[in-house]
Amino acid sequence: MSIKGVSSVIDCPLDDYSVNSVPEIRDSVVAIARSVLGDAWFRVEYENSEPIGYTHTLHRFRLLIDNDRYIGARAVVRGTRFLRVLFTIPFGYGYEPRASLSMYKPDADLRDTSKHVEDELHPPSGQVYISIPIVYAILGVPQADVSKWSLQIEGDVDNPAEFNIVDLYELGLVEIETSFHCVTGWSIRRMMFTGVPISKIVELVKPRGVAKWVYIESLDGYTTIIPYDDFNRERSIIALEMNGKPLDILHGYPARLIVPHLYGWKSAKWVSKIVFTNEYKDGYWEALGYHPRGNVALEERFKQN
Ligand SMILES: Nc1nc2c(c(=O)[nH]1)N[C@H]1C(S)=C(S)[C@@H](COP(=O)(O)O)O[C@H]1N2
Ligand SMILES: [Mo]
Repeated sequence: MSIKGVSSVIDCPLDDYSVNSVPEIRDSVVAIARSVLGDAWFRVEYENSEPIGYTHTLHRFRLLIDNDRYIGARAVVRGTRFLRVLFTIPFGYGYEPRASLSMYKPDADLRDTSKHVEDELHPPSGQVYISIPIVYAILGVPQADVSKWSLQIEGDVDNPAEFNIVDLYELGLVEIETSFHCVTGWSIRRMMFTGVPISKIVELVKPRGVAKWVYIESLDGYTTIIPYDDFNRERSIIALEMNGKPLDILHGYPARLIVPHLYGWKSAKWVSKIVFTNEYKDGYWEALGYHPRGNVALEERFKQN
């Protein structure tokens, strides 16, 4: 867990819970907080609401512990369905959950394998086109010394490997054209990325049959997770160049992942480690309720989509 100022996240999925207004959501958050966290906090404050695409809204509240510390509450709502609330517990706060919460099981969220059209240049609804990608660096832009940098591949593989930048160039690069979609609702229409096909890496390291997931780690401490079958797609690459030029530091130099059919948060920048594993583990955004797969065509923005 490396969410700024947060020691843990308490995820409370809700079943068949419908809400119609922000005050109603606030009252529900208060009731859930009382049953899960007890009443060590004394007041709830509304922070803001943010549309996530056209399908979801994220409502943020603060449960004040004292005058300058609070437990964050993030309520995820789709239409009138209240899907879950996530409490972010600050460091230094001795929290003991009252209710026992079940472990998140991703398989239910991966059920939809319906034949959808994966047209990466023309995504479905819920996205607005802009012309320049917005730079995201939720944990800051790391120092990248390319002479020391390498990409490590490990976990359930026959041949763990480590590639420096020269090794990657020598594996042979391909160029793909794709559009790029951030889960918050913006897309870029045509981008060119050049990099090493994931299929090439897979061929070399030979993941074992048990590897259902691919856990990604970056230099900045950012992490994300991708189902193996989505990671190992024909058009997935370790990108070294964007629009014909080496990546600049803001966009992930020396290397970033590009998985065209998944939302942008799966395309980790400054990537440093790829772990093949049979065990699901939340990455940064998944811990805050975002979807284990994040397929754009299926609008998989949040868990329990
Ligand atoms: N290491 C790292 N990778 C990251 C992020 C981040 O904050 N840190 N943000 C993700 C998100 S949410 C998006 S939409 C894309 C944005 O890519 P860009 O900054 O090149 O526009 O990067 C993804 N990869
Ligand atoms: Mo994003």
